[in-house]
Amino acid sequence: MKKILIANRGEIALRIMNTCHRMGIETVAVYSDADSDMPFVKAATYAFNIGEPAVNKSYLRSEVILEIAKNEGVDGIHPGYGFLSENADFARAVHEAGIIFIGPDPDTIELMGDKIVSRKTMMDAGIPVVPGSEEGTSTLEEAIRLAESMGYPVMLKASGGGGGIGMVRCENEQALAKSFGSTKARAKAYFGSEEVFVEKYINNARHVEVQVFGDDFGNIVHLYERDCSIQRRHQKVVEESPSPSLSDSAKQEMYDTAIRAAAAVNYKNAGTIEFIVDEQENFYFLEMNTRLQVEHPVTEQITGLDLVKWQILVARGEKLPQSQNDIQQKGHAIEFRLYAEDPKSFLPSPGKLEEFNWKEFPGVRVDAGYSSNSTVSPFYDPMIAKCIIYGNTRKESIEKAELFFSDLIIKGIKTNAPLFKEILKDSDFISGNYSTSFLTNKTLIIE
Ligand code: MV4
Repeated sequence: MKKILIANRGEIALRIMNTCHRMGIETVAVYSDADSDMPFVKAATYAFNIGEPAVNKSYLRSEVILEIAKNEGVDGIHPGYGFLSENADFARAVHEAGIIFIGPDPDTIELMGDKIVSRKTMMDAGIPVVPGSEEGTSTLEEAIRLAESMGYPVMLKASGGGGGIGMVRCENEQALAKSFGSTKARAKAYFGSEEVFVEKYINNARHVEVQVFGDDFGNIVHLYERDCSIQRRHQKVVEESPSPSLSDSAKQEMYDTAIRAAAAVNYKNAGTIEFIVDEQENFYFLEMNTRLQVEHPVTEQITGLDLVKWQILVARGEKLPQSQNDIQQKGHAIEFRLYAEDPKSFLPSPGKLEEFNWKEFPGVRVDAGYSSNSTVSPFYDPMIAKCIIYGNTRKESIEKAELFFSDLIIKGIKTNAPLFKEILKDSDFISGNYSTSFLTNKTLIIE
């Protein structure tokens, strides 16, 4: 490949371009009116305006983006995460235009996008899934019957959802009856399908995912796990690898299961198998993400590999560059997602970033889409940067993170950096003994 179009913005567009340029590949950026001064536009070899700030008038305009790709004669399109990255129709249109979609097969994207179908596929492949319905649950009576058979609380989820969108926890029959209609209506409005299903709610769970990679020759490897239990309203805030709580035997079993899950769909390119882990270390398949994830740098730091490079290599038909035995997990990485938000109310805080500076030292990696004087636009995700801190041990990486945040300078907008300082001092975080309830249960005292 000589030229790649990046159908995305911000930090991920910049991060993909960096790898392309290192590989001697030219890049094409597409950007909205709100983003003309962004670092990713300046970094690209070529850049094209695709419309107004609103995402449906720019970053989601697949025909416009594809037209530019054809005119520019690009060999591949990298979709990043979000936007068109898990849109099977877009991936098909890219292939039909004779361009390589840097990601899995469109049919796999489609299959995994339907959470009932993906659950069923995994059940049939002998992968443990959360106890719950085998098909969609169309009536409230059926939902109540299922909930009674497995016991409350249960989680009502939209089949078209994922990543925490369109799911609601129900404590008892009254709550389920109250939520059933509205969850279906919301599913219809958001995802175009009112299909919902019921799962047993796993209490005090951990959310652990395994990075997998496949090529055109049937090879599949895993690149270890990421613990993503620290979330707020299903927005991930901190991710780390290795997981600080899982036993070695549970981890090994999880890697093997993830590879079997990926093999069941003949998976190609980068993917992530999400598991929910209960207090007895039983783990269950939740969903598969068919894209490069936001938190992929955590995996890059502990394996020393460039996942975007791997994506490009396998997309152009090469074999995976390493076999399982060559892929080692070394040290400890923690990622902190820096958001432009009020740390007390968690409301977005867009505006001009008057100053954005930090001290570089070994073990610090900052993937930022913005720099000093950039403006954080209200039209997009308020994530400013990912701060990935690496150490030989978890303790060392926590100590380095404390140093990093004590020197971080951000002026002009509010961010969640104060939350990280509190998390780093928290005894449950330090012990590694935390679950998905961590941020819900804690009233962190922000200075
Ligand atoms: C669950 C769950 C417990 N039981 N499903 C949220 C993100 C999405 N990928 C899956 N998620 C969850 N699904 C069942 N059956 C717990 C989560 C979950 C979570 C729930 C509440 C608060 C924080 C959470 C963090 C990660 C996962």
